[in-house]
Amino acid sequence: MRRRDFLQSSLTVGTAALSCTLLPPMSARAADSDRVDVTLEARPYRYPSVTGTNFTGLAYNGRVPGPLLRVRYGQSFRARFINRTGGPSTIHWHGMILPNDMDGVPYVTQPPVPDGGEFIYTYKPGPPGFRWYHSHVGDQEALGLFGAFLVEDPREPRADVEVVLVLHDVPDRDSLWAAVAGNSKAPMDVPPGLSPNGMEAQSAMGGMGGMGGMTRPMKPMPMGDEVRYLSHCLSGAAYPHTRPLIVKVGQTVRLRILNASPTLTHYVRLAGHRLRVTHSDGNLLPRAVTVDALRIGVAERYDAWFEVTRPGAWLLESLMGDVHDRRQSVLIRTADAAGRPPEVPPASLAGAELFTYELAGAGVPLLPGVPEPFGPANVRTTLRLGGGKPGDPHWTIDGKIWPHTPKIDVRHGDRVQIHFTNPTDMDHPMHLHGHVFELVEVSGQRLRDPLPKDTTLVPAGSTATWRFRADSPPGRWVLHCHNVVHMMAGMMSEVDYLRAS
Ligand SMILES: [Cu+2]
Repeated sequence: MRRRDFLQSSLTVGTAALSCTLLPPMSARAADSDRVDVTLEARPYRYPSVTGTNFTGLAYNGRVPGPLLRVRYGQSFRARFINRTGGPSTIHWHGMILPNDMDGVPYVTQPPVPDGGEFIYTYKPGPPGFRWYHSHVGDQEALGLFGAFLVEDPREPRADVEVVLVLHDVPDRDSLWAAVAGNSKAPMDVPPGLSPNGMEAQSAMGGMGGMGGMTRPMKPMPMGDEVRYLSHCLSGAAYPHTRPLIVKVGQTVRLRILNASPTLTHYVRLAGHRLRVTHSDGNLLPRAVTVDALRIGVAERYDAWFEVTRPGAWLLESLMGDVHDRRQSVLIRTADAAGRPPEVPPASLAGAELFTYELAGAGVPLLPGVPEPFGPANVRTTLRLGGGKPGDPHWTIDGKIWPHTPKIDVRHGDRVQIHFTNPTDMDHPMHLHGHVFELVEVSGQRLRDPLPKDTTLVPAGSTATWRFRADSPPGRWVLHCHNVVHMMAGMMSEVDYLRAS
């Protein structure tokens, strides 16, 4: 690569990445060219002290999250992937509809790229909206191999301030693999000196600058999680090291929030404001909904807007099991509020209006015995999610683990309906590659306004139904739980396009 090219490509990717929070204008070169070129090099990475852990994971281009990628809808995209992870790797482009051999699933759409090897991913990114990318090999994504990817629609109105926020929880890798291997049911210790409300831990973190080596285990999460976490980060840092967002009175702010956690659902709230949600997984909702807090399952994205109507300082935070642990937070303030203690969101979600699928989709209870609520479908299937039984590490679909799970065969043009039942005691963030589907039912409620998505939580002890037209490029499109433990423990299937005969 000539020096000028190198500078240019690091400029295209680099300017965006340096400011993880605020979205800068696209560089002139990226905006004008027919094609956006990037180089993504995956290699081992020591988390910096601002993350609150010194964990050694993996990163693209030496940062977690990886560089923010941006293209204008209609532009081509070419990524030169260099694998220096020490093992095989691939990149999956989450939420994109693209040629199947660019989808980055090892052994399904491509042989994994060996350590020291390279691979060129090239396609036209779309549909427009908030997408992302991550490794699809083992637990590499959980270790840090992920980043946000915006496909900008020039016809869309722009906010005064546009921001990408990436939630990421840094796992204790031993506990993650123990969960995959089935040793996850042992009770987790509360660390010595940590009172039930966590205040000691907070004061111990007072001088965060000196906590480079601190890896305090978290208390168990309320949603039955098995993995222990070393740190909870927002766009690559833990509060108060997250970069504040400075806003002006009168501005409209658009937050694009990605949950890149390996396993945790997040609840996000901004003090003093309600959030107007316009897109789910990057796709325009049938109608915007305004809520107090967002629930974001693993791999989901939401576009949430608010207006700055007065001077002040507010904390946006993801509520954790320990409500006094406000590390996954970012300060949003007006310039004149420097030094002012920020308003913090309530410590509990009690009474808060949450973004739920039922609310956004105008759910109405299904009447028992009334068939065909979801429109025409010539391919109908039910997938039963299972697993999580004590002593059994497997997470299953119809009682089977990948690759023995049942596959869904479709022909181009088919109308497909997938109904999930989930008798387990955990929500499962189910994801389908290469498609945008409609969520038409959840928890026994028909959504009068189906939600366009690529990932949905299938609630514990309940159901969800997807509908889509099989009009993506032909190939094998995997469908799996995005909880990395469940995926590795077998909860994966695929939608296969059969050749017309
Ligand atoms: Cu799952």
